[in-house]
Amino acid sequence: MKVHFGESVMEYPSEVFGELTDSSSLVGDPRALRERMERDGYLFLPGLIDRGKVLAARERILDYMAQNEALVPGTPAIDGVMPKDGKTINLMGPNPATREPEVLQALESQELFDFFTAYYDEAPLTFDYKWLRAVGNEKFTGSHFDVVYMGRGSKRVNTVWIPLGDIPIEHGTLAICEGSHRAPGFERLRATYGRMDVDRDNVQGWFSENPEEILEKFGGRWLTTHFRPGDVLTFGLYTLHASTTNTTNRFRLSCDVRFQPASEPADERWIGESPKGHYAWSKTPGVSMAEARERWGV
Ligand SMILES: O=C(O)CCC(=O)C(=O)O
Repeated sequence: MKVHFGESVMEYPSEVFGELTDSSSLVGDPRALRERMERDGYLFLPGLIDRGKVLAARERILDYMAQNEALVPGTPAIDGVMPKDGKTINLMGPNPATREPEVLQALESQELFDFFTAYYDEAPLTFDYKWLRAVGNEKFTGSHFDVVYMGRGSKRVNTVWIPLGDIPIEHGTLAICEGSHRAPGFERLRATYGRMDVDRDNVQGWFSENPEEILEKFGGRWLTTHFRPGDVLTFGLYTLHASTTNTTNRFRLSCDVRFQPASEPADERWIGESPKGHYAWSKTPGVSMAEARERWGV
């Protein structure tokens, strides 16, 4: 099938756009999980979180969206139907929806704490800030490393992408660029863009909106899947990722949360009762990615 993926339309499945590897059989074997992460740059863990918890979180968030008139009146809130030309509703960080007990039951679930305790072989912490997203029609996320947004503390931060519902590829799924965390072809990208900090440098965060361009310039292949409630996709700060475009008339609900070893310093922008978040980025006219790329020669 043809998939809208940012500025590209790509055939899926194909040699350059395939299926994520299911690593759920390795849960319980932390050494194997760490080796797989080192090899692939991600772990896809179907059914890690209790499905009921994820669906309860979904229901609560969509109720909140319905109360805030973000959904088409008269449609079941649970379907998340968005109005024509609907705007993207901001649910991130301090939004009350991220503090609801049913929502935190999923985002800070015991399953995630147990998983990362074993994976790090020590106590984990999770950032208080939650990147809860209701992604609207024609919206997508461009290719980026998370280090440019949250690289001031531990370099062992793991992003955990949690689909809050059934998310087929045309609904806007997260995609990983396999090998981007260590393949030699990405070395220059890691040494330039990968050293940026959006609050210090005030440069646009996404490296590219064109996933095919990434493959042509650096190599690798894109991987995604049809996600189901309870699935988890986790990866490190230097794994390039992006999302396919939501071409449906329903909001794509998902949340990205972060874990790291509790003994290591945490990026203070994302910690505490009301995390300060990005305090400088985009507050004044910044540098375009095109300009920065020219400077870096990538
Ligand atoms: O959900 C998305 O569209 C983007 C998520 C993301 O970039 C992340 O999890 O770091």
